[in-house]
Amino acid sequence: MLEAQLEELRRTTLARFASAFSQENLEEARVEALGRKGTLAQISKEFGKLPPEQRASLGKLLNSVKQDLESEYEAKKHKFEQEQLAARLEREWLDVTLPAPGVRPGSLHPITQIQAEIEDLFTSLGFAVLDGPEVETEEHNFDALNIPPTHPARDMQDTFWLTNGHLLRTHTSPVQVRGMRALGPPLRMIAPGRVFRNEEVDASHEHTFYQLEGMMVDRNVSVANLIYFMKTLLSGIFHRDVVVRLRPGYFPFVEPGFELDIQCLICGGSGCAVCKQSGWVELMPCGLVHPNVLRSGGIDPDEWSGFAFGLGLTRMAMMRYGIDDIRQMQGGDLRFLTQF
Ligand code: FA5
Repeated sequence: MLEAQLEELRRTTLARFASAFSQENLEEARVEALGRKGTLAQISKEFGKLPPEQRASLGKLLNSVKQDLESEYEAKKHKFEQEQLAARLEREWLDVTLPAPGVRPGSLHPITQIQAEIEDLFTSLGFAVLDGPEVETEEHNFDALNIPPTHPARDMQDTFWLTNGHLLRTHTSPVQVRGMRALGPPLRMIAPGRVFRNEEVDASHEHTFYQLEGMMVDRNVSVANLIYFMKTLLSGIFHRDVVVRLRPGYFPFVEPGFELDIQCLICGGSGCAVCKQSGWVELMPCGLVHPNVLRSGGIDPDEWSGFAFGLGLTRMAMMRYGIDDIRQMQGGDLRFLTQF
């Protein structure tokens, strides 16, 4: 009786394994035949109830059915896995001989480009290019520039103070002081760099922007020398006629002081957000170095005189490339940057 059931189980299960059309279907057949509650388990239960003398021969049969079914199951399962792998390989092949996508070269930021041009221009006129720290002392940023502690001019530049009493430099002018002290007169230097101000950001104002400081100290330096260098600089950069105006301007570190404005190159002078509808853009404050500043740089103002200017490099780049919002300059948007 049990023998017949075992043979029947072997025959029907082998047939089901053979006709299984998917891995799930194969698994169902296995559970029905070989699972914990499957047919073979039920037959085994009955087998346990038999008297010992009947068990020997039936036991052999039971084992052989079990082995047959398990090995057939494994063989069929392996076949499905091989088929799946082959299908995946067919789907996911990769031609490693295809040419790689081209490497897209980067480009120099417009501020870097204009800075490099100004450096070339000034080095050809005998100026040294100096660097200074972005974290400055109050002495270099203010005191040595004739801006004493209580002077209202400190309010002109909203300062980021550090907890150790130092500050983020609000302009590149402290490099004048470092230059005078390190090199002494006669002196020709420029100092490009990043500066920081705690102020409201709009189309023409950033909290972090670039300036380029210039200074020349020699015997008998006058406003005529200053104007000559300013004109040389502007024609070198813009390669076209630029309308400029010089206004009196107040900076404690120069006397007399001027504001050099250029007619807005974004709107041609008719008024826009960059020039705040005035038609003019403040680009380059300048003047003759104040005697107190020469003195704090260790230079005798009775023997030497000089001019200095502080160019808004970020704004210069905006004028040069027709960029109408300063926030784009350091926004990091590649669609903007790849245009240059
Ligand atoms: C100064 O910083 C003086 N140290 C410049 C100077 C140097 C005067 C030497 C005389 C002699 P001012 O605060 O005006 O000056 O800034 C100089 C230039 O930086 C401005 O003309 C403008 O072009 C630019 N600038 C000022 N504030 C901002 C800002 N928030 N965002 C972008 N550019 C600015």
